[in-house]
Amino acid sequence: MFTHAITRQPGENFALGITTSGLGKPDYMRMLSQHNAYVETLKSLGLEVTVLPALPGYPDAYFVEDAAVVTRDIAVITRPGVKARQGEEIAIEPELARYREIARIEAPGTLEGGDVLMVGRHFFIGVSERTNQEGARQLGKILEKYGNASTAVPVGDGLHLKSSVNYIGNSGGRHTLLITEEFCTLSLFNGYEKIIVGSTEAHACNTLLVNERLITPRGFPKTLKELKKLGMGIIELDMSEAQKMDGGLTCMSLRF
Ligand code: CIR
Repeated sequence: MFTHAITRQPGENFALGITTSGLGKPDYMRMLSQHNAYVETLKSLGLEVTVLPALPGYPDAYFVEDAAVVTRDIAVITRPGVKARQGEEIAIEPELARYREIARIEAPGTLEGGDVLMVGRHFFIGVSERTNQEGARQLGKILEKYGNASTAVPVGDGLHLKSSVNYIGNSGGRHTLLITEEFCTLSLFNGYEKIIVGSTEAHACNTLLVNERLITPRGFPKTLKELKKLGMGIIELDMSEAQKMDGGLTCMSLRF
């Protein structure tokens, strides 16, 4: 069960963040209202939610997930793999220090939380444009100290691992992944139940499991139909403005 979430208010300059989506210019008022709905949803699921103020000079900083990896034992402060985002991790550390012992990814390692997928006590760590082998190795070592195992996963062209695969729960003792067609063939994911998301709905892979409920982006009917078969509570949220900035549901909070 999660009891806490940390989020950050999108700044007025959020449209200056990094994006490759080609989905057009996002709207600030709409972003704020979607962010607010996200925070209220987390609260409705029983979480105490901290909303940090926008971070001047860091238009992507409301994607707080990338600045840290929080487990039940420790908060690992990351080292973002792109210059424009380096510094966000320094800003989040004091907040996390209130709840967890702190560890850090050190240079030359780079790592972003969007590349870290927790499935029980096993962590998949994407090696991507943002997370290098050294960052993945350092995180693996830290996690191991607390009895966790990890596996590195090559991410290829996508931004982060969790753009393509997420953990959506456990049915009958088997962990279920929501996963793209490309990733589902990787042998690393053998042994998991899988719901495969077609290429026209790839953004829907970024569905978030919180306290036995699934929060999924609105507008992906095929994925929604499959998720409904799981019999879990599902909440759909409009994520259009974050999607324009290459972000999604998992990116906008740290849950623990
Ligand atoms: C970036 O390119 O860094 C941001 N515009 C999007 C980050 C999304 N974060 C995530 O998937 N964890």
